[in-house]
Amino acid sequence: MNKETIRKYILDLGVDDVGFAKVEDYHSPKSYAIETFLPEAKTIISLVFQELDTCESPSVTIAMNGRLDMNYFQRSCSYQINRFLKREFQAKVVDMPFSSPMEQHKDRAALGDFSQRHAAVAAGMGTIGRHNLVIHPRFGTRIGLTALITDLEIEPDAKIEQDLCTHCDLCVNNCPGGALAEAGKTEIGKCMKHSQPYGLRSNIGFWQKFADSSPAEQKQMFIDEEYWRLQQAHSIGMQYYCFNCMKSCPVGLG
Ligand code: B12
Ligand code: SF4
Ligand code: SF4
Repeated sequence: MNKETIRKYILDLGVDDVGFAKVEDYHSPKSYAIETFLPEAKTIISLVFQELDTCESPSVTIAMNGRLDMNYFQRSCSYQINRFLKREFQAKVVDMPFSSPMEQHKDRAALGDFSQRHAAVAAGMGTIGRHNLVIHPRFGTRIGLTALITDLEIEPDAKIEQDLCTHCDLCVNNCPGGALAEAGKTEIGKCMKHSQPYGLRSNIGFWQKFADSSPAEQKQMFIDEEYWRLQQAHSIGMQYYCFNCMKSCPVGLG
């Protein structure tokens, strides 16, 4: 097993950074155990992708469009790496979701089946900042994370010991929902209100109102921009309307 061959293949695809962790070093109490996804898993491969400067755009449509570009590339890389490891090393490999899909349970609201942040930290790809996001030593907060798990035994990378957060509190002060007021916790409801205004909660609200409306009001609701935005969020993933904690973090911006 040549770790450097694997690393080179991954970086040559255009992935910005890659780290390897032993499954035993992944500790994410709220997510499922790794064996749930692949009983014989031994290694987590954490991939880092640079978020485009579109995240700075005053237009949330453009910011989200850049995110989708990155997400499609993330998916393509996961697929190619999976196929490469199977072809070259006869490995069993499972791609872990960067966001959706996730199991939906009443007692697991807004919880990923697998935690990309815990995987990235375990694989030496960064440390957790005041905004509860991973800060990469070169790219800062502006990263997207993806991971694969495999039965291959690959030597793990060293974790980063140094605190990469400068504790400037720009993320806290630029959060429109006050969701980061308490250190070590993101208040999910407060964040979602701003970051996903057309998410599940709004969707349920729309249909509840629809059920209680007269036929004339219902007709009107379909020609309202709220419905069009809900539809767009649902159909193409025009999901996020806030990138502030990510874009206000100065680490890695030189
Ligand atoms: C569900 C989800 C959300 C939910 C809930 C967030 C939450 N509390 O976890 C909501 C909608 C609020 C959300 C918001 C955002 N998200 Co989000 N989200 C996810 C998702 C799909 C699952 C996260 C999860 O399961 N969390 C539950 C567990 C892991 O959390 P936890 O154990 O309670 O850990 C928390 C604390 O304990 C604390 N903590 C304390 N000590 C430690 C130590 C370690 C090592 C770690 C990792 C955490 C930690 O940090 C966590 C913060 O709540 C992940 C993708 C994935 N599958 O991992 C993306 C992900 C975390 N989101 C991401 C991003 C970028 C965002 C947003 C900026 C929105 C946007 N515009 O993109 C905001 C940022 C909010 C913030 N500052 O926290 C990125 C983060 C990239 C990075 N640089 O770290 C991820 C990894 C997606 C990706 N593939 O890149 N998100
Ligand atoms: S995404 Fe926006 S609302 Fe959510 S924590 Fe970050 S700055 Fe706050
Ligand atoms: S904005 Fe400042 S406080 Fe927030 S994570 Fe970045 S360096 Fe840390």
